[in-house]
Amino acid sequence: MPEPITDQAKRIQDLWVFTLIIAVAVFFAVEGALLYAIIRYRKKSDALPKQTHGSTALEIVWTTIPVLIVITLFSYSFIVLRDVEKKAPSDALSIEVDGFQFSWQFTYDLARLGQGQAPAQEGTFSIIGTAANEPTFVIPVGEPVEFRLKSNDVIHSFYLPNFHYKLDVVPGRDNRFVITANQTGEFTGQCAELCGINHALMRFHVRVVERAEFDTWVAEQVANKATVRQP
Ligand SMILES: [Cu+2]
Repeated sequence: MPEPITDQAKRIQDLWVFTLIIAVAVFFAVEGALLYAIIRYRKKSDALPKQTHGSTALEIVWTTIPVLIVITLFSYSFIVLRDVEKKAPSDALSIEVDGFQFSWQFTYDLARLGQGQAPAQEGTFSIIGTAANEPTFVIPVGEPVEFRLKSNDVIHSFYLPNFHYKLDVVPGRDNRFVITANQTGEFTGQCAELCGINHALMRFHVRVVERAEFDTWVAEQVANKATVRQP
């Protein structure tokens, strides 16, 4: 299991573990009852055993318990899904992610750099990957970051295992999601939708850093990138 590095990933992992616990409990309850019945009531003689037709108590129990489990799982899943797919706050750092055959481009809008101080300049800069040079983009820790997913060719899928979350990049669709990273480090993602001959080369990396380091990195990008322009 990849380590969850965002608040959202933690919620998703908790839901997964909760579901697993219930599934394991149901497995052992059902298999246990089965084994008990096989051993305890196996045929011992040719005498016809006592014949029973139906049991209202049993019917109520084996209807009520599954219904309660389904209601619990549905409610918990619904709450997690609602929280994980919340819209970004208006002051969130917003990154446009363009999937293309066969790499990624990450575009930062200098007007939407999140909660830090915005640089004096306006415009955008992009991190553009190539097959030979996998792109690395940078985000600050502890702040909401929105990804806006775009494609101009085919369907890709933006997947970073440590996010415990994956979203398709579909031409003509405005897919977006928000994460709040809760630890620093470098992590690797990969296109998760077979999108052509070099699909396997669509790896990318994210570096999660403290806000001060992020601001320094942005300043470097602004100084170095030809893509910065006045709007
Ligand atoms: Cu792809």
